[in-house]
Amino acid sequence: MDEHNRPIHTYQVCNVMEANQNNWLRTNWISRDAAQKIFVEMKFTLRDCNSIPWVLGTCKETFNLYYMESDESHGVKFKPSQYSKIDTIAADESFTQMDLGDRILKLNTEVREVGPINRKGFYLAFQDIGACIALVSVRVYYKKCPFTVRNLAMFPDTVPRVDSSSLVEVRGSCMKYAEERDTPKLYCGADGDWLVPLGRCVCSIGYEEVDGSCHACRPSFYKPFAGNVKCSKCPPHSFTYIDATSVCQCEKGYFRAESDPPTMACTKPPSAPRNANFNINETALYLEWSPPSDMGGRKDLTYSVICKKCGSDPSQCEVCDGGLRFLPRNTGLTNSFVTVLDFLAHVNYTFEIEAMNGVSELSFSPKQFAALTVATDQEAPSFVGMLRKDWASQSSIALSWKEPDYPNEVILDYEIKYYEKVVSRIAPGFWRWLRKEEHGELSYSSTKSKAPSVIITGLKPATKYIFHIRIRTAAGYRGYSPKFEFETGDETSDLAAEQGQILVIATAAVGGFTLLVILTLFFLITGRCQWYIKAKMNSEEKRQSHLQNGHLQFPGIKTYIDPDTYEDPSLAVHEFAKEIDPSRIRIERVIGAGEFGEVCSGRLRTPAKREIAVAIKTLKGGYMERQRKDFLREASIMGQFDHPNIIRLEGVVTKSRPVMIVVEYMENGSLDCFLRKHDGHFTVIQLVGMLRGIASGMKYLSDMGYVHRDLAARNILVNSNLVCKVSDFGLSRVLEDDPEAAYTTTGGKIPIRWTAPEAIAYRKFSSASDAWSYGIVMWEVMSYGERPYWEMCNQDVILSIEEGYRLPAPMGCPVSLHQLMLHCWHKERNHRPRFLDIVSFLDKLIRTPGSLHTLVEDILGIPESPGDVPEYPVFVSVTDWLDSIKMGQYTTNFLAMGFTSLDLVSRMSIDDIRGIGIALIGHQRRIASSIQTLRLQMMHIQEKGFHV
Ligand code: ACK
Repeated sequence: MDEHNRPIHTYQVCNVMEANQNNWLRTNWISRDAAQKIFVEMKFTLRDCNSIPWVLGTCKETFNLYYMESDESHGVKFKPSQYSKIDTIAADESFTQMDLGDRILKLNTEVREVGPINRKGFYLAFQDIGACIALVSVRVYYKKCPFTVRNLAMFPDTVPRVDSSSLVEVRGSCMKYAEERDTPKLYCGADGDWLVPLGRCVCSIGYEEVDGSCHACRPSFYKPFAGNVKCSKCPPHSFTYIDATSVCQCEKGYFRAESDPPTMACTKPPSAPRNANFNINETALYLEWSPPSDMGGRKDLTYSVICKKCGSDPSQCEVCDGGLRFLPRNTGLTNSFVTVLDFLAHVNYTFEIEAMNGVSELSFSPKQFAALTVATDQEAPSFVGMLRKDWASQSSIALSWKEPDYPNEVILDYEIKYYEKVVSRIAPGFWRWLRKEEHGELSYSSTKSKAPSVIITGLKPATKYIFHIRIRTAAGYRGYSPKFEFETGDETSDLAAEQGQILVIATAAVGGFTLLVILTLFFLITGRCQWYIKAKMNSEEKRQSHLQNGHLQFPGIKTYIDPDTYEDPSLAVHEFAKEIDPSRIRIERVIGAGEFGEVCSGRLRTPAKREIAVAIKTLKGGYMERQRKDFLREASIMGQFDHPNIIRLEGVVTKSRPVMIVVEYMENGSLDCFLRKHDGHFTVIQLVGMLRGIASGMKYLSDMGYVHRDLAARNILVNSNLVCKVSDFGLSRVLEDDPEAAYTTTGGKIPIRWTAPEAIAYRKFSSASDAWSYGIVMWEVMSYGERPYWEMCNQDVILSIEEGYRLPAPMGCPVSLHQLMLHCWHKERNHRPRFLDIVSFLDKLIRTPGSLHTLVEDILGIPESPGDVPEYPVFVSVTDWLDSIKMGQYTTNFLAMGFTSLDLVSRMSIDDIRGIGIALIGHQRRIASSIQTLRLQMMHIQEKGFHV
């Protein structure tokens, strides 16, 4: 009976009176299933021998638990000798006669584990050697991490490893309607607990997460991309009546252009332009209009102008045949004006001006346009007369002309326009219609004069200029004069100009205006000088301010500008990267897959018609604006660098599809693969040369104030001359942007093995954390592409670093290089070497190749296990050494007194130690004893031919 007085079945034995008991109870064959380690929980009661009279010597208070593995059931056959003992089981509590009387059940529970079990099943056996015992229950079980769902990923039942210190890595599979973002993973611990969730799945397009699973967006809602965002209401002028919509349908009369993102409202074509007007002279017709009142909800407005010739019947219009010229063109106009040339006189032209946008093509409704009829039979207004150059200096020209005869009109003033003659300049007279953005090189100046003469200043020496004049009367401006071309003088001409001016002055004096003219000229000339000085200063100031902003390529003073500081990142791309016409690019083959799309190799025709090999990174179609921004961000960063060890940006293609980033081609691809492919092929000097290049590139980046954050051999490219260049400038975005990054999603994206502890722990990224990564790159290089920390899991890497473990030297690695690595992995980031130090240290090694002859294994012997801590000195600086003996407070005493290297320190005497101001006897002793050790270690190294 149990304690509740219910009958229970037990196996009992109680042969306590007889000696030499050997009674066995055996289970049936138990299938192992997935178990590797099994647990046996036994409940039993045991009689206290002391409570049974006369049994002393024969009565026992224990029994033995045995097991045997086998692939199949043996039926009733049983041979105790085949069984292995698991344990002797004793009771915590035993019962007495009194307990029996009081009906107290003293139940013992004991659990034993056994494993690994390798056969298909096993038997358990219980051996009694003379106890009074009742076996109440035996539960045989194993532990597993049970099926679970984390971050929308499902993880199956998983049996832990037998070895309780190692975890089983399990990949999750995404739930229905979800897809992988970062590979979802969990680790199954020995006790059947899931640990360290990494990665995640996200709901697919058209689905959103509700209570841990993905549900379809309801009608009127949509979700255009996979991610942990909710379904959104359809944008304006769009709808959906069905579930799981990725893109809402446009309402009637509204459209979505191919390049419109699904998040954008549906739009419609614009209404007709308004207020069309014209202005005509003898050679040109200027058409102007105002933008439409309804833009249709879009900004990509353009205009096209169609010319028609109409007779008296407006329905009989026909399109003008060729011959008419439109400037800049008649279609795709972004400004609301156009110039028409080469028209015929005495013709009625009708111009239909249509406004269009990105969805006009998609609409079948009749086009809305503004019509304008122009009769070309007007009297051509004109300026009569010749323009004369009176004199010219290096920076100015004096012009005069004959006052034209307008009997019935008063001339108010003259407008003089001029510009520098450029060979390809378009027909004069039209520049007023051309905007700077259309013709970057084109700019003009103008000035006014009431008298029929003018002195134009601020010109370039020995340069041809084009001049036009037009008259303004009460009726407005008249047409322009023909163009006149005059040249400014060279150095020899200023004297002549002065003489010319004197002549003008003299002539004016004779004419009776002496004082007035002299004063006028005086002010003119001094005014000109001031203007000139001001003009010069302005350009100088601009240059200075550009310099301060770091926009010009003056080595040494450039600083890196984060493209994210630009409100519009596409401006940053164009500030730092050249736009390449895609016709200059020839893609030859695909060489790999990048984060955003394929990476290809090909050729680029340079403006000098040379062909160079390039790598082309493409942005795959169907990208989001955000992806495009991130993709081009790399170009905005790379474009700011100019260094032989930084991958060179040739330019970008952003104005056509696909969007591309074009960089110099590196024949040997990424450094990690390259080294793995050529394991053991290089001399140490060659490897150090590569490392020196990388350090030099990193020095440049750190001088510019750029922190890389993802320095690793996979992000170094190698060219055919073994020159290594730093590449991959995208990661900071990924880390920076997502506030969740450190914890869940992109937490997995921090390259743990390459990243300094403070950057992992609290995102303290700096050039010092780059130096840590550099140490890892050194290790990768010296081990020919071995994976840092081998197969250790990230969590273990973090823990072991925290506990002070550092990667041991790879085979064949010179002591000096491993020392440098260890220095880069100093816990205290301020004690790591700067890239400047690394470059000069490596330079020293290269200059004295003997310093590379001592290998770590020469000193230590072959390391037994990867975890062995080296016993040679791991410091390369005095600071480092003092810190290691906790005497860092005396660093300045050493340095100030000239003990700046370990070599000098190792020769110090006790008097020297006192002499540099270390007064405490205890400290003097500690330092002296450490110097002694240092000296011994250095002698040991020097014997082996190594010089620090
Ligand atoms: O190891 P790989 O051959 O070198 O494979 C990767 C692949 O493209 C995806 O990134 C290679 N790659 C990237 N940039 C360049 C480049 N500038 N020159 C040559 N190969 C490149 C990289």
